[in-house]
Amino acid sequence: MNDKKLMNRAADNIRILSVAMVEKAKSGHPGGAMGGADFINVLFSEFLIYDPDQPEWSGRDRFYLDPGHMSPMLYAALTLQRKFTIEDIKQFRQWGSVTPGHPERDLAHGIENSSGPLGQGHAYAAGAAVAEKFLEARLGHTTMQHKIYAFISDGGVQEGISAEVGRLAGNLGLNNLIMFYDANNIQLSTECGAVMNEDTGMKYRAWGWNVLEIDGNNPDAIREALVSANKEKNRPTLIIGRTIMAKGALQADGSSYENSIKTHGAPLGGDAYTNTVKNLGGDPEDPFKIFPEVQKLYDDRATELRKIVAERHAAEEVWAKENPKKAEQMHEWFSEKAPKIDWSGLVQKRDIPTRNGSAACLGVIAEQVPNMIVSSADLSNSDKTDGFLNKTHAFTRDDFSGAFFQAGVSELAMACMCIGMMLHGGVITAMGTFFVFSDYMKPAIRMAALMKTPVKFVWSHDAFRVGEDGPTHEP
Ligand SMILES: Cc1ncc(C[n+]2csc(CCOP(=O)(O)OP(=O)(O)O)c2C)c(N)n1
Ligand SMILES: [Mg+2]
Repeated sequence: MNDKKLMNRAADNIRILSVAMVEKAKSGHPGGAMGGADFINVLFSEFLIYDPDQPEWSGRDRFYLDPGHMSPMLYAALTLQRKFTIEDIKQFRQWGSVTPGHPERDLAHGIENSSGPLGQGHAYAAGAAVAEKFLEARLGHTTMQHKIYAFISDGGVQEGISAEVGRLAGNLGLNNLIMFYDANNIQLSTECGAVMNEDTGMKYRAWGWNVLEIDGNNPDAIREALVSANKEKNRPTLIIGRTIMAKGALQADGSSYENSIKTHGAPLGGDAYTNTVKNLGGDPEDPFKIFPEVQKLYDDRATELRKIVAERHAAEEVWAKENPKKAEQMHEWFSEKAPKIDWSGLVQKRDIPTRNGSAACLGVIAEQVPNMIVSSADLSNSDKTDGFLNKTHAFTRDDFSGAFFQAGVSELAMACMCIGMMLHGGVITAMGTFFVFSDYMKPAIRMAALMKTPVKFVWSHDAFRVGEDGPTHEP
């Protein structure tokens, strides 16, 4: 356990680097990053398990940042991990730099994902948690024992998709999913109280989550919550961290700049910036500085991690020797190569509905592609993804040996979670619904394309003449 003073110093370092990035870029979002710094610091310096020498290691814990606008906080923490250089973060938000705003995916630099569109990011995390359970059911605990961490903010919690994800993750008992909610009561244009007054904790409890409520700027409370969340056996965990927007910020006249909407999406500016850097123990002449004791904290963690992952790699090797066939499969699944399929047995009759043709194909895939997950938004027997389902069974909270994800009527969460499963690695996903309801998935379709994540969309009932359902079902 690290000393509290050191942890606060490290969080302040993340805050200083964050405001410096935004100030230099003349654009960005300092306030949220400053409030969330304590959580990311505790997670990255004490909990997150990754291989410092092999960023793509399949057994790594994963961290998904729903509010991509808080990426300065992520870049700062990754710089402490030595994944980015000071020169890199000085180029924040610049054309062609490795530190764009809202980075999507950059595994080499430790970025699993950050979401531009609020709400989608934590759905990717929930999908990754499903993929981990699915793979654990096939490969075992030795290779699949990692945790999926998500960071969500007020915006993500307000988005409708959070209700879909909340229900699905709770229903499936995704105890490998640990989500921190940065509850700072501030958003882009108002205080949160102007638009939300429900009991968020109660909402997630109703969905079957383990909910912990803490002071999100206190490293001891964060640590305690993460220890407890890691022990949870049956439920996803939501850690509601009450945080202070722009923690430590001062205005030009030296008065507090905390809890101000103005710090959401603009540089602190001029004297406010200088005062803030000083207040946080930094040097306004040299704000891109990493304090030696903070670098040591992260370097010591890297040393510790090298020991932890050496043991994990050794156990994986023993497992691979004892399970050569599974090990070979795992290697192939994580290679992201297209599976080999023998289509020779497939006979398609003439003049059948295309969805029946699709069902026949999915049946072949079900038999030959053991790392395939198919999903449907409560239309499997109509969109004919049941061609796949009939050869397997749906996930339940205690059993991920099947390969079908019943999403219920939740097209957007289904799409995002399927993307998240593929972002996790090791699986291929396809999902079905009526063509007309793909409109509910549009934000995810766009992101899948942008991130080049090859999820498969199965859209049926795409003809003008959809029949008795009438115009609402016509594309
Ligand atoms: C789907 C979507 N709608 C709107 C936005 C624009 N936007 C970015 S941040 C933000 C406010 C978010 O508030 P919060 O999540 O509380 O972040 P904080 O102000 O605390 O940093 C909005 C509306 C977005 N990124 N995504
Ligand atoms: Mg907020």
